[in-house]
Amino acid sequence: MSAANINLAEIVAADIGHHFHPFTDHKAFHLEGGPRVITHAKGVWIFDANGQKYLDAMSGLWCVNIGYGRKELADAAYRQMLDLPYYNTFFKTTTVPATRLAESVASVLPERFRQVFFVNDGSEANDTMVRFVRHYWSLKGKPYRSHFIARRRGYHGSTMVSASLGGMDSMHGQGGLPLPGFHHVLQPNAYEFGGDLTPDEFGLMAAAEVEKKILEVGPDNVAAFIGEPIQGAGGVIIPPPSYWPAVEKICRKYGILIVADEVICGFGRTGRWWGFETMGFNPDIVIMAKGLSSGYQPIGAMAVADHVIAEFFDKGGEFFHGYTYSGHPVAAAVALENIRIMKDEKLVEQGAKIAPYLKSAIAGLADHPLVGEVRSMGLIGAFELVRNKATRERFEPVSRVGLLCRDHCFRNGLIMRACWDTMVFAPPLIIDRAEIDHWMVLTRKALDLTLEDVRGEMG
Ligand code: PXG
Repeated sequence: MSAANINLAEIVAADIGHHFHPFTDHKAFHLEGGPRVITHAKGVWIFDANGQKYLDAMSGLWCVNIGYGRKELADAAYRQMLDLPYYNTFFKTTTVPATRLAESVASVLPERFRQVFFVNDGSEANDTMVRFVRHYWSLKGKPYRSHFIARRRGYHGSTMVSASLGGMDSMHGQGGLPLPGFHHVLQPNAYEFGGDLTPDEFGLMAAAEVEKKILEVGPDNVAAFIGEPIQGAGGVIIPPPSYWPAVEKICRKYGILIVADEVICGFGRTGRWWGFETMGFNPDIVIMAKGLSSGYQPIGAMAVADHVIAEFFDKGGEFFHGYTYSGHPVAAAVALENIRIMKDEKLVEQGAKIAPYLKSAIAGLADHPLVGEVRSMGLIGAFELVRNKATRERFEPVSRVGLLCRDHCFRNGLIMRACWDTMVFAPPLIIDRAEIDHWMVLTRKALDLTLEDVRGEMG
């Protein structure tokens, strides 16, 4: 719907009146006048009901990898809705798009991943994974292998189990989380915790924390280690190259399964199809959502390697798990078309090709007085806002300056997220040089305006 066709005041009033939003402080939201209403989008651009245009350097919520406005995806949904809007995949039934999508997902994974379980989003994929892994260990006669190790500030979703896997203190503070059996270790954030260590020394130190936790929980009680290859919502934490291979070695030593949460990193975000390829490790289970359909439809999946699934199929009987919309035909048809376009147009390669240009563009921000570090991998990255670049000292209270900067971005037609005082970005893979240039002009402007706000506090 274009901006011309809506009554903005009415929508805002109805939203405040009735819409209970996710991840929103409603009291502040209502006092500040309600929502920004997004009406349409094209390429890397979104438009609001006032006609303001924004460069979306977040791909929505890290998901519109293919870019906005691809008619082929709308056509795929339309055709599928006419043919068969719904049927389930329970009880020895399937639909053509669900089966074709399983095959297509397997075709972009390493060969050992041949089985794909469908869900509606990343949270459900992680819940599914926990039930699956616990049942797997039961079948192997080790029901006590039920504990999961994850990282602090990891993000794995919002359901009770996926938020327990996640390492967000704010989320654990609500609803009695984490549930028992979920443990968290240091995130491999060299800027925050690396001190004087070289990145590789720090990577090994952070990996050693995983081993420490395994020994604390008892190696025979640990079912799996889960991690985002690059932590997204935790502030785009790109681990040093030594980290993941060392974590893999430790997990193998104790027979612990490795789960790669590829919900953000998958589908080309890091410059290859999968984050585990970029970071150099070999998971047993892969969790995906977001980029699977480029956000055009809600769909997620869990892919399981042969050596794990074979015994499960052999001894497992019925897996009492599934969702009404597992493999929903419309979502599957859209995801299938999304992967087809990504393959045919070589969008993963295209993203990888523009990535060095982005890297050098953001390197140009490093001379700004507020910017403590810039980093990126493929088309995901971040920069740190600090009070003192030499000591890496932050502003007080935490998150204030990040929000100031984010709001200056918004007001000037740019969408980036603030994770505490880390500005993060993950643009569509189809972004071009001119758009990156424009983005950097807007970023510098937002940084300058933020600096004006806090000039008296600089260290
Ligand atoms: N795993 C990862 C790595 C994620 O980033 C999920 C699982 C859960 O997916 P669903 O589809 O259930 O949301 C995510 C989601 C943010 C933000 O503020 C990030 C996500 C979701 C909402 C907000 O950066 N990531």
